[in-house]
Amino acid sequence: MLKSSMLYPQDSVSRRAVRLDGMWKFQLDPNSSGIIEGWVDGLPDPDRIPVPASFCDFYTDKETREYCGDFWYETELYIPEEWKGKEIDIRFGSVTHRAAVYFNGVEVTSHEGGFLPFCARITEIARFGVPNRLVVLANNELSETTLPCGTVGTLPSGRKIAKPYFDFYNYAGIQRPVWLVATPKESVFDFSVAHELDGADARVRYEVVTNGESAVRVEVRDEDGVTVASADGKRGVLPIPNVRLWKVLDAYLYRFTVRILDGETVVDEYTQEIGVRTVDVRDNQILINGEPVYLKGFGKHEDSDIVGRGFHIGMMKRDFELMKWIGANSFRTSHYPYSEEIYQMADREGFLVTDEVPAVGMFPSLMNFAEASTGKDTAFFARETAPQLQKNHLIQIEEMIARDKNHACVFAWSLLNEPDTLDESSTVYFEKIFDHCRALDPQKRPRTFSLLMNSTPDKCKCWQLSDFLSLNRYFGWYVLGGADIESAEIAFRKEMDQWAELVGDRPMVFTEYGGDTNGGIDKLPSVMWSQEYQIECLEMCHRVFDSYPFVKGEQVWNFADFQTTEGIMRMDGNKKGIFTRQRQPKRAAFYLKQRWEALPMNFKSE
Ligand code: EVA
Repeated sequence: MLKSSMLYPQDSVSRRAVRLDGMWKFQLDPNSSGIIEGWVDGLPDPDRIPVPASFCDFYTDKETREYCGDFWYETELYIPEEWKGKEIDIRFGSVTHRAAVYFNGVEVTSHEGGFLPFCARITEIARFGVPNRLVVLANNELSETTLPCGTVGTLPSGRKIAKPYFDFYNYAGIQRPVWLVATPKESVFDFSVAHELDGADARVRYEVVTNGESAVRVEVRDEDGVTVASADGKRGVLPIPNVRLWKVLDAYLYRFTVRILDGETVVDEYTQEIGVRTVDVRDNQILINGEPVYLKGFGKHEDSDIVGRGFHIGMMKRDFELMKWIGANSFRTSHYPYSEEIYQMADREGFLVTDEVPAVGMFPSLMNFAEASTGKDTAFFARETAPQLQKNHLIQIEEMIARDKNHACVFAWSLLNEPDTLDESSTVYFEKIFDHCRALDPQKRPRTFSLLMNSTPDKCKCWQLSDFLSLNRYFGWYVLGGADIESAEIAFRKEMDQWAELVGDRPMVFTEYGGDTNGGIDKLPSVMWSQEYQIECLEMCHRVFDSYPFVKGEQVWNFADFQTTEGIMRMDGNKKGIFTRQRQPKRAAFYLKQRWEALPMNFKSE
């Protein structure tokens, strides 16, 4: 059961939401002495940094950028007198990777996991007419029981450093918006919708959770504000005659309003946009509203200059413009749930989103994608850390589904990225994860996970659990790159022939493929890292995809270059972007645009 409501903050007749973003006090606590020294009552020697943002890339010294351990934030806020009698919360979009929150010196909540929201209820200790002190103790250490997985190293100087089991930089901080929220005592806690189509009509099955017994009424309005359906009660079915469906790249959003009523008086009102659409996987096809869709798009990251993983509204806009320009229709939120604002935009733009829980690094190596091809066998889920890891994994799936379940854009859940799948213990671990997801999702969307290169058809013990298969494959890059690309294609086809024997009626989507490319290097003839080679590598993969009818999607790794942990395989970050980190096209972007604009939405099902 969730500790607090996951509903996105909003103003309504009964609610108020105020952003607390801005310059906050900030201080590192390498000895974890802040609690004993009373920092909950105010930081002794703070710097000031922006919220939301990762703290790392503001600084010019390595120690601060690479800092690993406890760190603190503080701000001051006023609470309006008119809010007396309401419930008051501080809502964090996320704090990476964990946080404890102190309000006026009192611990009000703590939260594990860096990519999902949580609230701190402060009603009882809020002061009116005087400043209130909000202090957050955060921590960015990784372990094998937390998501994502990694470990902490110690340098000879005693300094801790992050050792992620994944390549993206371990950005941390208050990376998403923070809100001060007022809700009525009796309020809407949660709601869900699920859709069925019947000819030209739809039925929207709904369920509302409140914390009281007063009557509930729901209403659906169209984009012109006309009420098209309404119903009384906490659960029921809303018939929408002549429905305008949410379609891929042709979104239509109704406004779904829940009201708690005391007679005719509105006690609470909450409104969210919903798209009416169905999702099915059948006969090697991914079907939206019964119509086959071929996925074109990317695995992405929340990553940009200076603010790191911090939510940046301008960057979000630019990314969607680029995705529309290039002819994409989908993306995966590799490797964690993204900021909520991004799903709202995907709903509006009609993009399909595979929503991924931060289950990455479940293979103990930073370079898992390279070591995988060596056949290294690790039995990650047989370790004594697995039960605790699974507990966290299940909670984060619950939080992710609670947060994102009503988004039309979310058509599938990705429950792991490149885990170990070679040992029997994986199957046991996975089954619980997949069952939990199915039980929690009111729309019973397809579940998948991205298969590491060593999860081959003959060795992988878990692919059967996926409703559609997702493969990460680096033929032509980590495997047989450069002058060997001809052999890469042969090896790729050999693996695909084996899959063809196995997949039955399941579709397959490529969730990663591509190669590192320096946006500044042009070479004739091509060499690895040149822009020309990136195109050749993609072309080779596409030739392979196009020869297998059950391949129903291609999501290139990655949308843009992104920052990583330092290493000999990374030149100031991962350069597999089709766009640079500054969101300008590499040559491959023009090639992809040409291909994707030519592929019909129902490619291979025409
Ligand atoms: C890569 N390969 O090597 C990517 C990683 C990614 O960035 C993977 O899933 O297999 C991972 O996170 O470029």
